[in-house]
Amino acid sequence: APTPTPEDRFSFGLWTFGWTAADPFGGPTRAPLDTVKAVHKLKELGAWGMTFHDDDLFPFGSTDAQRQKAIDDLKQACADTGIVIEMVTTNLFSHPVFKDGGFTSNDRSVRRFALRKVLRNIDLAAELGAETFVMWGGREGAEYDSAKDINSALDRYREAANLLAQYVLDKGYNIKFAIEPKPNEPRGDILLPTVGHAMAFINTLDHPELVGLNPEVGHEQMAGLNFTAGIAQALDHGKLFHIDLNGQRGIKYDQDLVFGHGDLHNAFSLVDLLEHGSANGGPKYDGPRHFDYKPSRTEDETGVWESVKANMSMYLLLKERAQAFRADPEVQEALEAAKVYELGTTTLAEGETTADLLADRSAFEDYDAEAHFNGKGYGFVRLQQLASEHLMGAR
Ligand code: 3MF
Ligand code: MG
Ligand code: MG
Ligand code: MG
Repeated sequence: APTPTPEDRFSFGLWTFGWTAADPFGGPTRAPLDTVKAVHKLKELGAWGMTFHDDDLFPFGSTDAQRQKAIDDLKQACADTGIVIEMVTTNLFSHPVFKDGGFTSNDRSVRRFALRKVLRNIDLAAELGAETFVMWGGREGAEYDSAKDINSALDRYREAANLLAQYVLDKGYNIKFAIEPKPNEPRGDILLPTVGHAMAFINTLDHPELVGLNPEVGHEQMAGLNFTAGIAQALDHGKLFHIDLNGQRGIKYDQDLVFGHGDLHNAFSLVDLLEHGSANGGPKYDGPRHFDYKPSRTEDETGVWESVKANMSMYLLLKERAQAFRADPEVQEALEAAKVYELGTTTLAEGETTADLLADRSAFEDYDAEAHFNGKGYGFVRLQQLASEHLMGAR
């Protein structure tokens, strides 16, 4: 497998390899890792960055001195290794106080506490040089329709996002926000459940330019959606600020498998899009390649680091395969035949008006819709087979 380097900008959440593997049905199967040792290990394996929730670095309820010690140790480890803290996020989901949410809890004092917890963590993010602040509202939701006034909840979410954006502007921090959609789990239904919902919400904010998305592969796939297509629309909207790469097999609980260990075809098209942009050009992603996965509960510490390596290997292998796919003349020809490039041509000619279109008899009155398609196909299956052969290393 190819060797990862810092130029690949691979980054991992502290909560990913650091997960001690407690699940709703059983306790932890692994001992906690030492953060400083983990930063050194990440460096050794070729990663570039790390991210964390406040509570990952210093447990909820830490004294100021304990908190500062953890921060100082992390700073030293980063200075010693060159590992970058590119993103920071706040845990508004683990402590029981957040059982009905943080920004959108029905209880106003919880909302004020949540804002204070986030503001304190934004200061830390700025201090560590993180340029992205992710907001995953895992507890912002409900199990019962009558329990949550969605209209008010969205108002409170907006109030929080506006306040935080203004805070960053007032402080002059170089930080942008990225909302992470998820359809459900841990709540029965979560607010801003998909990329599309979140983009529409961002458009209603005071500073939409400061707020984008951190979509996660598995989260969209839990809703049965096509992740690559969602990412393409986020790019189209200029909202792909960050990304959570992992694997998911269908509509079920949030599996957080290694990237590519779920829907491999979709992982292939995703890497192709991230690395090369769309077939007809368009905006590209130049942010970190961030993994948010969980080393399976069956694994020991050796298995944890194997799974860290597996994420990066899968990405790099898919990148090689996608490069080969794009460079293959037969693929180029199949894309042409499938009219994939033709979709990049405007439907009206330059300068052509609706009146011109209405006057064009060949477009309608004389258009032979039967003859145009009778017996002719697009060849999409052939294209998909070529993609599959490249994906499998058969070409
Ligand atoms: C849960 C998640 C979260 C978010 C994290 C980001 C615990 O399904 O994906 O991970 O990614 O809170 O900031
Ligand atoms: Mg997740
Ligand atoms: Mg997940
Ligand atoms: Mg995530």
